[in-house]
Amino acid sequence: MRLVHIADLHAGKTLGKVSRNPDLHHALAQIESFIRENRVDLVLIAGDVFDKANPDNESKELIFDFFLKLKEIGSQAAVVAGNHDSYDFMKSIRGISSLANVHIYDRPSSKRAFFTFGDLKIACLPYPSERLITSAGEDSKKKYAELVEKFIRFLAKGVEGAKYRILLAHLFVAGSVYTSTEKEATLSDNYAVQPSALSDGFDYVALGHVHKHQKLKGVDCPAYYVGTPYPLDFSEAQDGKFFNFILLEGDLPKVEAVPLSVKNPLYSFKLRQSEVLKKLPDLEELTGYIKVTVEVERGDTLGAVTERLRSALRERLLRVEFVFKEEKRSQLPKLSSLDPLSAYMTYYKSVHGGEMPQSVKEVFLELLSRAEG
Ligand SMILES: [Mn+2]
Repeated sequence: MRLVHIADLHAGKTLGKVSRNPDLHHALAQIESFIRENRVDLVLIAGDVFDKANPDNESKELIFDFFLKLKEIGSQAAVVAGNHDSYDFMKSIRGISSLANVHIYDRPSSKRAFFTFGDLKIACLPYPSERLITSAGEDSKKKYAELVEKFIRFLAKGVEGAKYRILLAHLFVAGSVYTSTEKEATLSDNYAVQPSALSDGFDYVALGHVHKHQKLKGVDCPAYYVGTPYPLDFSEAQDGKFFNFILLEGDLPKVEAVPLSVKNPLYSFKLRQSEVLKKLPDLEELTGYIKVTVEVERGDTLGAVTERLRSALRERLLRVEFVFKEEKRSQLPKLSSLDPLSAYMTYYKSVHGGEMPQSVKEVFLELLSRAEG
C-alpha cells in the first residue's frame, strides 16, 4: 500500500498583504502529480488545512479542488483538524468531502476516531485543544499532557490486531524543533506530549503542527512531522520543504522524504546601513519575497535607504526592519527609569542622531496628554 503524508497547508495564509495561496497551489500541483505517477492509495493530511477558522472563498476553492483532484486520480484521504482549523467548520464540510472519498475527523472523539482502509487501520487525533481537554482550576498543563497520552493509549488499543497501524495527529511532541509560525502558546513544553507516549502500538506516526520536516527521536516506529509544503514566513526561509511517501509492504514501512520546489522563495537579509546600496543589484536578481533588516549606523538617512529599497524591489520587498548595534543600545539609559518625554527624546536621538525639534516635542506632549486624559 502506498501513502503520502502532508500537513500544515495553511490555505489562506498571508504575509503582509501578499497571499501565500499561489505557493500552496504550486505545492499541491506537485503532490498531485506524484500521487498520480506513483499510484498512491491514501493521503494523510495531518491538520491545519486552513490558516483561519473562517476560511475565505479562494482558499476553500483551492482545497476543495485538491480533494476533487484526489477523487479523479482515484486516491482517498484521511484528514484531521489542526489548531488553526475550526472544529465546527471542518464538521460542516465533512459530509460533502466524503463524496470525494476525503474522510475528515473534525475533533477528538472516542466515538469517531478510526478509519479502516484495507489492511490498514488509522487512529485519528485532531488537535486536542487545551479548552476541550482540561477545565479551569486543575493543574491544567500537567493534566493536559496526561489526558492526551491516555487518549493515545486508547487509540493504540483501537488499532490493535490490524496488519498496519498508523496514528494521524495534530499535536506538539516534546523535543521537536519548531520555527515561529506555529501558534506560540500551543508550543510551550508544558503542553507537550512525551515521545514515549507514541512508542507503543503504531507502525508509523503522521504528525502535523510543527512546520519543519523532521523525524522524531525517542519513538520506536518512524514518527514524522512533514512540515509546511511551502515557507509560510521568513522564519522558515532557509528550510527545505518536503512531503513523505510511505510504502507499507512487508514488516517495516519504508519512508521517503520527497522534496518540493518553492514558487516564491522567501529571503531574509541582515545588512549594515552602509552596504545596502552595494547589495541592491544582488537583491534585484531574486525572484520571491524579501525581508531586509538594516543595522542602523546613522539615523538621518534611514528614510532614503527605505525609499531606495522600495523603488528597486517594489512588491517583492515585504518588510524592512531596523536594528541598532548592541553597543549603541547599551549606552542608552534604561528607558523605564525616565519620564515619557525624556524616554522619547532619548529614543529620538538614538534613531535620528540629533536633538528632537521643538515642534515634535509639542506634538508628543499633546498626544501624551490626550492618552493620559
Ligand atoms: Mn500549522
